[in-house]
Amino acid sequence: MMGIYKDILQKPQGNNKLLAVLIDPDKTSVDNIKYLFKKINTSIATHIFVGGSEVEEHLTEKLVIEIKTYTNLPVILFPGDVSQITDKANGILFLSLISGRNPDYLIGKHVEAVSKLSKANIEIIPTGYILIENGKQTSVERVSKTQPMLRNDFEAIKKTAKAGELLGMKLIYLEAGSGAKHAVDSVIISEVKEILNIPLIVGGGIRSKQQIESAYDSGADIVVIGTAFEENENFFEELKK
Ligand code: 1GP
Repeated sequence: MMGIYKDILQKPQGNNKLLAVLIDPDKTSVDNIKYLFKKINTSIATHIFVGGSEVEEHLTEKLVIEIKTYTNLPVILFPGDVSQITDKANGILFLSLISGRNPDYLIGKHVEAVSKLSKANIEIIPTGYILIENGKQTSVERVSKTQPMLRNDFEAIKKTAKAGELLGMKLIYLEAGSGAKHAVDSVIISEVKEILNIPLIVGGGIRSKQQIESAYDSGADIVVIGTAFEENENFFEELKK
């Protein structure tokens, strides 16, 4: 299944809202996938992201295989580490943590990933990943040993996003962090969207339909939901097609 990025750019007519469900292999059991996807498949979800900051080796591949048994939605890796790369997925967000200054997450891990990616027939989507402070430390911060950007430093956030685009990245991901206390502010979303010519993903701490709508209204092309679903499997009842 190639063409994931093309579909994001074109967005199906009449549906300009893309919703990714983030499944963290560290928090989701393979045995639960069938049940979870009964709910996800009848919801407005359009993409499945799979990944986490700290995931045991081989867990991701098992989970991806199981997920693909129960859905036709594109399954896209959102890896916290090279060990999470598997050719069983349809695509991968090839993430550069451009809010940070740790060379491992700007180029080091990418070099390590090359031999796995060269053999895998999956769509690689270069993505500039920007972590924004949310009121508590996130696992991305801890694992990557980088500082998030200050929430009120709009100029720096905008310049960072634009620099990502100018470097050739195909998507920008504004991230407040999993389970964030404060989701990314709608003013930041709209100001970043205004200067970008590539699609914008927004995630972290989004827990209600109202917050999802507000992110779309501000300019998010894809909204990511992880924790809200992990904590309440009925959350997707509210998001029925
Ligand atoms: C985390 O943006 C994703 O990387 C989703 O965040 O778990 O808070 O929904 P939540």
